Amino acid sequence: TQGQVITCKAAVAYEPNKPLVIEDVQVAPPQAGEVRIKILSTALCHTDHYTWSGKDPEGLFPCILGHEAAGVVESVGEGVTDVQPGDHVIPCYQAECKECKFCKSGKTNLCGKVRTATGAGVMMNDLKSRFSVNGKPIYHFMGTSTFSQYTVVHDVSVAKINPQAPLEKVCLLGCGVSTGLGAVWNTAKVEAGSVVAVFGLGTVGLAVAEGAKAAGASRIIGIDIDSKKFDVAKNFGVTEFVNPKDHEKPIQQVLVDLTDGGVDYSFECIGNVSVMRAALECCHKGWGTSVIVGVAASGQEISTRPFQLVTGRVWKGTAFGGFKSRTHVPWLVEKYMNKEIKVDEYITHNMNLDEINEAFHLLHEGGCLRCVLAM
Ligand code: NAD
Ligand code: AHE
Ligand code: ZN
Repeated sequence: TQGQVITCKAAVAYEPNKPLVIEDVQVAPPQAGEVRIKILSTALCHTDHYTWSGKDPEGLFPCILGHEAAGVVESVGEGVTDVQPGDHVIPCYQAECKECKFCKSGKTNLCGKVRTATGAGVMMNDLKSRFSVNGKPIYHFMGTSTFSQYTVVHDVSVAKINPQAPLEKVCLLGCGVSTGLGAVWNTAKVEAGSVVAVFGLGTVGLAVAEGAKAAGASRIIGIDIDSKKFDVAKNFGVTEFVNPKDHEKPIQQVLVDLTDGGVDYSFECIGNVSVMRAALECCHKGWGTSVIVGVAASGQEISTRPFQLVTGRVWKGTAFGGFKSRTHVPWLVEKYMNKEIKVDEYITHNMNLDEINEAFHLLHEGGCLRCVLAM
């Protein structure tokens, strides 16, 4: 297949909120600096649902969504030296070129090399897509497009992993689990003994809880409007639960009262700007830090009284939990192989690619943490 167009199945999003269509898609060979990957497993993340819903200002249609996956390199373009056909890999929506201003700064995991192209749904070389259906181009998504049996990505977006790792599990390290752990370890740097609040107990929020437990947090308070999440959350380290629906007072006040003045760290893992405000305002005066992990819709803005910051609260955000993708994804896979982090426990459903619309529905209805699709 090397050097040839591959025709395979992919789930195409033609329009916002319309069911994805399983199509025969043509996938062009990788050009210089590109890698074509046979995707074997992909999970669905809430961000896929968000872009599909039309609320993402970067959302382009028609496109192939998906960014939490694992597979095997099928072929590589000219000049690609870090991976070769047969390597087991995780595609990474946050690239790591190790050469740009961002990568060299030592201050961030963001990479500038291909971000403009990935945001425009195309590849850097020619600003075109490698996907088409009957000659009509289909946009890439987040530089990954994993809802396809084959995808083409930039070489700076490929993490080579231990070939012994089960791809149908470690695909989750391509986004949700890594993001939650990293938000705690890299972005907030939670210390032992800290009091932590986690807003939203989906996969990202539960991974925050897991990371906080590993960091030695003394209390991990989980907040969700869906009480069904509480039972399972205990297994991830959540020690107390609050359902905002059970309280008349604003949720930030409930938390301040519960914690003698506020929490040391809070994490918003929903994408709701009023919850982001509450997450900041439930932080302790003088030092409490709130990390925004959730992705909010186009047009949404955050607000609070500046006095909240003047009096020492800190507002931060995180992308992919601050992990440098090509460096840290293989490291996270090793941690999983050594049973130091959970992954299997987040997988509540397994389905096939052609059941993707049902999987999307489940994720949104809250009946599922992660659904892994076999391709
Ligand atoms: P999810 O849908 O599985 O989980 C969200 C949880 O929030 C659900 O349990 C839901 O019941 C709860 N919730 C909804 N509204 C609430 C409210 N008002 N108060 C309390 N709880 C509420 O989603 P997920 O896949 O875990 O992703 C969570 C968020 O993180 C999404 O916004 C996603 O786009 C974002 N995300 C960001 C990054 C990043 O790098 N920053 C990475 C992955 C995901
Ligand atoms: N396109 C969206 C932004 C989406 C967003 O913030 N994405 C996160 C990852 S979510 C993964 O589930 C991220 O890493 N952002 C940094 C980046 O470079 O995109 C919008 O609202 O414009
Ligand atoms: Zn994601």
